[in-house]
Amino acid sequence: PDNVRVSYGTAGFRGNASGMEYVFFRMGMLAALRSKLKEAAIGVMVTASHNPEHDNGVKLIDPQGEMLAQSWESLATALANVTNDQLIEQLKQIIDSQKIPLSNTSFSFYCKRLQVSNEVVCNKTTFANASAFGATCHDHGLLTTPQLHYILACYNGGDIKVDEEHYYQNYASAFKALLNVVSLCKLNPVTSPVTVDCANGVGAAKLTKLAERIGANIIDIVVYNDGQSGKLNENCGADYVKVQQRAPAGLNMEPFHRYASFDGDADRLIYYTLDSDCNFILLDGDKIAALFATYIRDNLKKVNIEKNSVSASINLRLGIIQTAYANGNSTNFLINQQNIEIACTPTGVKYLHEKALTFDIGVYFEANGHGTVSFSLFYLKRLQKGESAFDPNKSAEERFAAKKLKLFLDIINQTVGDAMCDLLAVEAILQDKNWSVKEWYRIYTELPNRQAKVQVADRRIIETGDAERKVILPSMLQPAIDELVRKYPSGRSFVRPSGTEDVVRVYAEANTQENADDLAQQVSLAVY
Ligand code: 16G
Ligand code: ZN
Repeated sequence: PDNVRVSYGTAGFRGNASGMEYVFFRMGMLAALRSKLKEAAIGVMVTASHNPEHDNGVKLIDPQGEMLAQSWESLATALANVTNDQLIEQLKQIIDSQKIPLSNTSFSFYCKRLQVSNEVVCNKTTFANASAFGATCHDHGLLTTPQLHYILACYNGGDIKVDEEHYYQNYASAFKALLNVVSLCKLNPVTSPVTVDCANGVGAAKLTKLAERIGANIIDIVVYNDGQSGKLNENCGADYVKVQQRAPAGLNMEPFHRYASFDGDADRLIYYTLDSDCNFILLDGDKIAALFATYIRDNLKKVNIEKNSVSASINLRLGIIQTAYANGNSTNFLINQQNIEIACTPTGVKYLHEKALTFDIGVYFEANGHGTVSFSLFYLKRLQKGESAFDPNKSAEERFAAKKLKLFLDIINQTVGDAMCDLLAVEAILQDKNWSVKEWYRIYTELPNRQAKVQVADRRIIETGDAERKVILPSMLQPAIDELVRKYPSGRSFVRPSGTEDVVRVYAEANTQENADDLAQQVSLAVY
């Protein structure tokens, strides 16, 4: 349409479903071209993640299950924005500039969001059009985003028969194997139910299948918001719970019971509970990252891989990657009390993922619950050496720690943040530590915080630097924020233009909720 410009943002294209058909049409073409170039299958995921049901979105997934290469984002944007008359010319430009061998075969994988409007958009456009472009298309129907990443990576790795069932079998057996080792170390393994709000999205049916494969005697998962009555992402789901800091509508909570929420495409996970005074307690991506990293680090210490390795001089690097949204107290806890290395990147999974790969073990989470762990080949080799270097004189504790690290790695979906795998990982760690949600949330206390959004005429005039922690332009804004922050004990605040909505986002934290709310409001006014 005239005067409409779309751009391939942090998570592909997003917008009102009714106006997006041409974007899907063209992404079908682009997927086919990229597949020819990479000589591998490319994924096309149709989802608007945590956005309301009337929205839709599309993103491409690269061969190993990673996000589309950043250099192609601008090609996607250019292709989506030309007029029909310019389309052929634009395609030629892409083919020439990227030197795409048109004679190569191409494959696209696609799957769609649980939503009526998608049926029309997908079937008519993406799929048919990629086929018309010479691609062999594999329709995977409804999947969570991480399931498509996983299946694509397996397929391109040579397992051409991989399907959804393969995903369940893989993670269910990894989880059972880890729990087996965990319960061997203990007399009485504790199991209590976990209630999971699936945001009325695709995750409900998928989690039910995964839980069935594991078995109700091993994990007790109660699915809430399964899409039977409520609307996708409406008053529920990980984003709602995180931003509103309250339970999904209609959920009657009991103190110290474990609750979790997925978002609509099940790539985000957060936990929450009530304390004995019925205060709402959130365990977000920061707390999950802290749990994972300390678990890995503690087991590494027990295994003492370095001692057992041939070249003991090389250290394994464990790091946690956060964004500016990470709670100040989580950062303090990890650096000062746990002595774990921290890195900060701009918002968006691709940035965190890229940074995580620079560590041997990179635990990355956005506070909103999107995250996973990446393990280097070097770490894998060390782990194998650590395991095989055990002799009968080594303690049982050491042997178990090595085994646990190996099995923990197996329940992680390394391609992308995966709510289902992350849930299994949290549940396994809590069982191993014999922890209830209470011990977990007490590892550190969050600073009260508030998120807000401001409508402005053009959010793009705001430019940020230092991993979005500072405003560069307009130049008067950062000094104004600094001055406001100084007024509040433990105050911190930043603003950034959203990558998915036409708003500027504001984050503030301070010593009390009142102060955090106040600071967010003052900074919002400064932006306005
Ligand atoms: C997208 C990103 C998510 C990020 C969010 C920020 C991916 C797969 N998803 O959902 O990581 O937190 O955008 O949204 O990268 P915002 O720019 O509107 O705040
Ligand atoms: Zn999502």
